[in-house]
Amino acid sequence: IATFVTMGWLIATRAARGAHRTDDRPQDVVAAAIVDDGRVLLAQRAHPAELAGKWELPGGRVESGETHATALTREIREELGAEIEVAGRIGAEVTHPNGLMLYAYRARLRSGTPAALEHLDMQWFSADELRRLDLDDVVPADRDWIPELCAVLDDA
Ligand code: DCP
Repeated sequence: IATFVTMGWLIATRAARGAHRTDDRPQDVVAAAIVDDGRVLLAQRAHPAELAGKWELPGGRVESGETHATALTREIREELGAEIEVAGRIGAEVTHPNGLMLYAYRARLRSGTPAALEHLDMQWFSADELRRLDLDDVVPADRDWIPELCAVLDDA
């Protein structure tokens, strides 16, 4: 009986591991502050319902085996159809209430013209336009990045 119980436990824990992540580290999400001609590109989320219509720095989850830069390059290719070159971090990392860790990076366009392939809309914002943006219209996790984004654009 002990053998069957042990086997059952092993199968159950493996199934649970398959369904979830295999380590306890928070999953990283990376977001791009693509700056061009003194403006930064924000995209309007399409999902989930509580974030739909809110502006964010485009990006997504880092998958296993990816660096932050390769994940961000892939996400921007998927979401905006453009190639970027990822530069240094911007702002502090943000701990999402659901345990995700979010990191923002500066980026430049290498090729292609960004288009809202997975977002409701996208728009280039100047520093003044960012300062006038209602924070209620920004994804909560990204709000803390706005002042530093304005500073980057002021210097651009
Ligand atoms: N997120 C955020 N701010 C950003 C980018 C993402 O708060 N600038 C949050 C929203 C989600 C989580 O990170 O809770 C994952 O973001 P995405 O849905 O954009 O990422 P993926 O496309 O990788 O995930 P999914 O497969 O869930 O769509």
